[in-house]
Amino acid sequence: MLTAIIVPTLEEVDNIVPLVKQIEHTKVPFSEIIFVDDGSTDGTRDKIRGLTLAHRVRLIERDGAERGLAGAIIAGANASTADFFVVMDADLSHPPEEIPALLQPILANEADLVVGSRYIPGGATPGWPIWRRLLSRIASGVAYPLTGVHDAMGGFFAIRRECLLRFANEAAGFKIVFETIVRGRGSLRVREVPIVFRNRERGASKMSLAQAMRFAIAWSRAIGRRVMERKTPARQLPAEKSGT
Ligand SMILES: Nc1nc2c(ncn2[C@@H]2O[C@H](COP(=O)(O)OP(=O)(O)O)[C@@H](O)[C@H]2O)c(=O)[nH]1
Ligand SMILES: [Mg+2]
Repeated sequence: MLTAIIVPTLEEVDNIVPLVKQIEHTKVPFSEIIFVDDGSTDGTRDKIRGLTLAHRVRLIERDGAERGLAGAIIAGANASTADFFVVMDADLSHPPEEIPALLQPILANEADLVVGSRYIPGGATPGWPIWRRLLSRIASGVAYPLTGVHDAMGGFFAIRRECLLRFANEAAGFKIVFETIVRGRGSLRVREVPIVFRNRERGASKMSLAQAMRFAIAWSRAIGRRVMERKTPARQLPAEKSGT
């Protein structure tokens, strides 16, 4: 049973080497780190290529119109034969030392998706200004009724191969955990483990207003579907009765 670590990258040149070092330092058994880069021009690709000989590192380069965070993660999974995936940001905000904790419930066959959570006891976001804390908590709060998890906005998670390819395949936005849980509702066993999120020290965030709008649209659609699902059985009831 193999585990691969998927890291989507966009302009992360200064984070690549420290990230690989930190992952290797954890001694977690993994088959490869798959970097999926979408057209970085800051030297990220050269940095990754420079590691491929001496480390279990692979680079997937995407330059076409299909760019985007969720698509990059799926491309990484499709390029690998691993049974389990850990997905994390390149920016060192996701603590590699928690990878074993993320994988444990999956390896024990107790979960299909394990989410690194900032908002359960033991989790934290030290150093965040109050406005950032508030916005993130609001987004996670509105996602809660749809996901049942306290932090569906993060991007640090472990997942079974078949679940990622089945439920995240059509994910389009930045919030792949949210989209995966919403699509897999009822058939995914989801767990949260606490993580202490570190602020990115190098490079810039690619989260944008456009991405926030995408999340708002995905959320509205999911709420709409949930409301329709609740209405449908009630309307079918008389027909079912008359057929018996
Ligand atoms: N391949 C790829 N990676 C992306 C894209 N957008 C962001 N990333 C990477 O995805 C991760 C999450 O993005 P980040 O800027 O850290 O978002 P934040 O954590 O919400 O601030 C980082 O490793 C980025 O380099 C994209 O369009 N394609
Ligand atoms: Mg990040």
